[in-house]
Amino acid sequence: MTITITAFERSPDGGKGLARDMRVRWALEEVGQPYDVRLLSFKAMKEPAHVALHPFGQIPTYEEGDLALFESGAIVFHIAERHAGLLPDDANARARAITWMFAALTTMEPPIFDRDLAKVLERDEPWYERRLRVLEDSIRKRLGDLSRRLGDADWLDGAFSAGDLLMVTVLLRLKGSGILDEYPNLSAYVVRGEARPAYKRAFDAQLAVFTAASTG
Ligand code: GTB
Repeated sequence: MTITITAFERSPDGGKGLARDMRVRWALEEVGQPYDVRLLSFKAMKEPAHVALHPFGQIPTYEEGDLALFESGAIVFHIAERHAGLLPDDANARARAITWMFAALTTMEPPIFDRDLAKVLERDEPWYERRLRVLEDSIRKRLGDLSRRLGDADWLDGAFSAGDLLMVTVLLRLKGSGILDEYPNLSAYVVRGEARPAYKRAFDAQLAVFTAASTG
């Protein structure tokens, strides 16, 4: 059955893989599932046809036969459950990998995403410098804890899993901030994620969308 996901027609990040369709593309590449992409403008995302798929009018969505999903974490989880390669077979190891998926999205991502948002939306506000400091303190606290847990392992819990996939996509948002460089094992962890052939295929596919939109 054909899988169709949605993505930005023109991603505001210029194709750097920061929009959340990237994690879905990467998961599909890891498990070797082909997929189609329906590209949406910001306007089309708010139209009834898309809101029927995604109540908040956002990307990504996932359609496969009569199944329609939204929320990138839920989509990656679905892909990992249906196809081998992203979750271990052992029940306890699987539960731990799922725990890391939640940790990436609910513990690590919020301050990292809020920092990016503040840089765009609050830059001219009188509280901006203080807000940035608070968010960066909170990010450093989380990164320090994660760095200690990862130690010198390649991945968070044994073999590469959907937990690592989500964690790497979250940490990638810190690229260029200098903050990640303070934790060499986490920087190396992100580089390991980016070096995976499936990541590269996903990255190139979403970059090609931006390049086509810019030259077309
Ligand atoms: N919790 C949802 C999920 O994980 O799927 C969040 C989905 C979401 O935030 N989607 C964003 C969206 O559709 C795109 S990814 N925004 C349009 C809207 O809300 O109208 C967030 C995002 C946007 C832009 C960049 N960027 O340019 O760097 C990075 C990430």
